[in-house]
Amino acid sequence: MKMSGKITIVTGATSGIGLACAEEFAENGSDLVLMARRKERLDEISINLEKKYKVEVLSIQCDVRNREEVNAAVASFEGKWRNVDVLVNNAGLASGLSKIQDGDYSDWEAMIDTNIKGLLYMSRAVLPLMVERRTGVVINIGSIAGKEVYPNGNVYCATKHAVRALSQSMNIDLNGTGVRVTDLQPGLVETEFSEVRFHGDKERAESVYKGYTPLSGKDIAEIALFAATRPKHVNIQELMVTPTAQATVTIVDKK
Ligand code: NDP
Ligand code: 8X3
Repeated sequence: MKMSGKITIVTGATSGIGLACAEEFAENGSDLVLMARRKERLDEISINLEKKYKVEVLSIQCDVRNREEVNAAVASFEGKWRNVDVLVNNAGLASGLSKIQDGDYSDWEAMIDTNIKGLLYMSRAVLPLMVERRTGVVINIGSIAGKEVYPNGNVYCATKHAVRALSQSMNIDLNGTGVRVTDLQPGLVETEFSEVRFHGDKERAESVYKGYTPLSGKDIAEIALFAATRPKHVNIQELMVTPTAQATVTIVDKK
């Protein structure tokens, strides 16, 4: 039980990578604070994980784009829940895939507000608790799109480049505090990501993962757990992981 007695916050825990992280950390004995917007799903997941792994789970409906909601959520932590050991900044999305000259303003704002500002709001609220205890691990779910750009990926790629820059900045600003920050950068992972990107077009979303074996949420969660359980003197600052079939963001060996 690598995480026994620890407390892990996971944002975006109702699906995909976040859900897999919640399960992986619970399986390893961590109590959890789970956040997302879909309350029913979140509550059901929380109850199931509590029963299955005998851990305590706080289920908090929270839109990370809303600074007041984020601050109220973290301010509501009492007693042991203030001793946050791990923050998985996972909530995020791609919305649309179009040329910048045809871009949709609401798609852009959703991505910038969630992937950049949401991550910042969560970090700003939680980091003081970690700094006070001189311990903590923040795992920012970045992307291979934070290292490369691809056609029509413009704003999404820019948000993940921002996550990379912010992760580096956090390691600089937190130097000497004992708090560590990892930018975990997945390539193609089969989740609800593409369905969200294509605004509910399931057929188009499924085609993204056809003809090769994509990563699963669990593949990423196992690496997040690995990063979170290194000895205190070890900080995995950045880690990119792709399916074996994916060489770069655009070169994928599809049969
Ligand atoms: P999913 O769509 O499966 O999951 C996204 C999660 O984020 C959901 O739980 C969703 O919950 C939550 N979320 C979205 N917006 C908000 C918000 N405003 N406030 C709180 N929660 C929110 O996608 P993934 O699991 O794939 O995505 C997780 C992260 O991984 C994202 O940051 C994504 O950019 C990144 N990533 C994904 C890759 C992939 O190929 N799938 C590759 C590289 C990185 P709810 O709707 O209930 O709020
Ligand atoms: C998600 C992976 O390649 O669609 O970050 O940008 S990709």
